[in-house]
Amino acid sequence: AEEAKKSLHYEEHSLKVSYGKLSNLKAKVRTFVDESARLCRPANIHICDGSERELRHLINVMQQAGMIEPLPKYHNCWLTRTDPGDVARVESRTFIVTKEKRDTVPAGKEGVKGTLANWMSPEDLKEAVSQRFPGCMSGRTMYVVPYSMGPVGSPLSKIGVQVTDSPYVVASMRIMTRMGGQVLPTLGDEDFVKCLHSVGCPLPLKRPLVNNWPCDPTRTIVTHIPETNEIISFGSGYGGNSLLGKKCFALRLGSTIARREGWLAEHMLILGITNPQGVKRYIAAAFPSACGKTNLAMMTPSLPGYKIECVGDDIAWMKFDEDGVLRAINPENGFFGVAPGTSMKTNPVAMNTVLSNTIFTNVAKTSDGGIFWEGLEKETPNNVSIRSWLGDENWSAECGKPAAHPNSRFCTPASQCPIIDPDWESSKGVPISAILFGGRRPEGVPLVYEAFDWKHGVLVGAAMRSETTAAAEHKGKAIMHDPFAMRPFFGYNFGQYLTHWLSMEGRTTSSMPKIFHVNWFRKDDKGRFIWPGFGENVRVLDWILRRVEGDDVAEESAVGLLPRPGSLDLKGLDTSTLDTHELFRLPKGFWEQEVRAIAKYFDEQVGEDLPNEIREQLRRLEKRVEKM
Ligand code: GTP
Ligand code: SPV
Ligand code: MN
Repeated sequence: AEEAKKSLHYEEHSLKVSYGKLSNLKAKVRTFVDESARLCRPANIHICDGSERELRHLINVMQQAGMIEPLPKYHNCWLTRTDPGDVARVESRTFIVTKEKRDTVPAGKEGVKGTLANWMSPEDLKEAVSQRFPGCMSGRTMYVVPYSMGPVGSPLSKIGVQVTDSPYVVASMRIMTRMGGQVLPTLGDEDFVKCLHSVGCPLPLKRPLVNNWPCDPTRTIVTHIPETNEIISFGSGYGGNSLLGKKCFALRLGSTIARREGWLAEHMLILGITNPQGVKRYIAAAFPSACGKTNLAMMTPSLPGYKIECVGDDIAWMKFDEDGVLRAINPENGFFGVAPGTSMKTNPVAMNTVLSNTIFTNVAKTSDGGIFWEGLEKETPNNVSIRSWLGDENWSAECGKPAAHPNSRFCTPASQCPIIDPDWESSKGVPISAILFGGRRPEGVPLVYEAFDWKHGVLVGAAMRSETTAAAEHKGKAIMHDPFAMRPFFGYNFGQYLTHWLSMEGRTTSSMPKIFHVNWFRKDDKGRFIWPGFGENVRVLDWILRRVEGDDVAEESAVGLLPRPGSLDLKGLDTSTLDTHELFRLPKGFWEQEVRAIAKYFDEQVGEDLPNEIREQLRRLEKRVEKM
């Protein structure tokens, strides 16, 4: 009883507010804040308004804690280096919580480990929370972050409130979402997505921090409860684990909401493309993490007369409008982009975007106060020294270790992008004419092909595979199944997801976007990329646009419609070194194996939850491959 009284006493006095006013919060938000504070017992509460003054305060707090340092070469740019144990999404510790396992994971085959989402029961979640959260913010500030995914007040937007003990998360959410005071009046007393996040390092510390970056990698969990629209994340401060509006809300919970409401929440970039005749179309494209979305979305086209404009680089919410046209919004407000490989040569638009108001994570720093990563060698003065992300002061390429972590990132406001689309914040969204699927396929998969129809297109998405990357904890370069580039982001049973995709066609009397598959990453026998990629990818988009307009530039193959010889515009490319034959070659043996691998995957991972239409589509592919 004495214990209980003591803790009650603590609770009553624990709501010390250091910034903002609790009385400004409507009842539901207030309750969420109270409950979170009672559980996590922070030293004080900071209610975020999103102001400039608040940002200065956060930066000060972080600088004093040694969590960030300035990059004086640019305006208002900052560098964070994380604990090397907290550098990417942790897929093995990411869970969807439902009463029935089958609502999360497809039936699959007895004895085979399911790789399409991790399930956790509500009881296990309760246990996991009670082992981690009580007192987890002790001695720290709990920030209350109200935010909107999508423009504030748009009918397509949705609101979340995240509580977190990480000022880094707050500063990043301020870039990645519309965050702060203006969101609360819009929310009123409606329901919102409840996001609870802690880095899991109460004060006093039990072990010393590494790089002044609080985290608890051995106990990290990222959990989602679709039934109550809640996200509970513990132990990681990194990107997709901690900026809960992004993958957790906009994709995992988003996909469950989208299914319920009849729309799509996808891991897709959105770009506008205008051809030399002035015709403008919008394209959405799903590539797995670190497979080229940001680069395509901001591409500088090599073909004269073309213009690319960027709507979004990672997530698309797509709904039918009153005319049955599929329209997309980008729910985000910033880009959390892969740093390595980004340069004035490959992606000048991104380079020009990140020169102010940007938070860099795990990149290297030059002695003149600038940034460095793999790919910037030719753009970095010779007379500067480089400090690696791990802190080696005199890093040089000879040491054999990368200067920047392969999953190092920039976090930068979308509004700064020089080619941001004039309609990027349109509350109606932009009409989508084509959907692209793609991945890193070193072998066998052609540069581009078109699906025969919507159903075949859904198979193409379902059958996606790609080489693993540094965006998650996977080691080595295995070819992994990654259907719709959503494998780490499904919020519900993938079999039901396929049914939902198949149903989209029947929900409109307008025509659906055409579906294509692209592969910029085919390699020659020396292991070099055959296709130059980046700005040259516009040549593929040009062909796709002509197909969208109905031009007769395609011919049938076993896998789909390929460009008719000569129809891909290669003007200005050095065709003496470009092996176009190899780019489009369809080796029969490869495709036989591919079909077998897909069939095995569906059988083992989806089982009886696989829609019959998909089984039929795969059978037809198998037949066509047989006849090759
Ligand atoms: P996430 O943010 O993790 O979802 O990744 P993303 O899909 O946005 O990938 P991004 O555009 O950041 O590209 C990842 C890596 O692939 C970078 O190192 C790029 O330089 C490289 N890359 C992008 N496009 C191309 C291309 O057309 N060809 C080649 N060879 N590399 C590319
Ligand atoms: C991805 O991994 O697809 C990302 C980065 O966009 S993260 O925010 O970490 O998910
Ligand atoms: Mn992504």
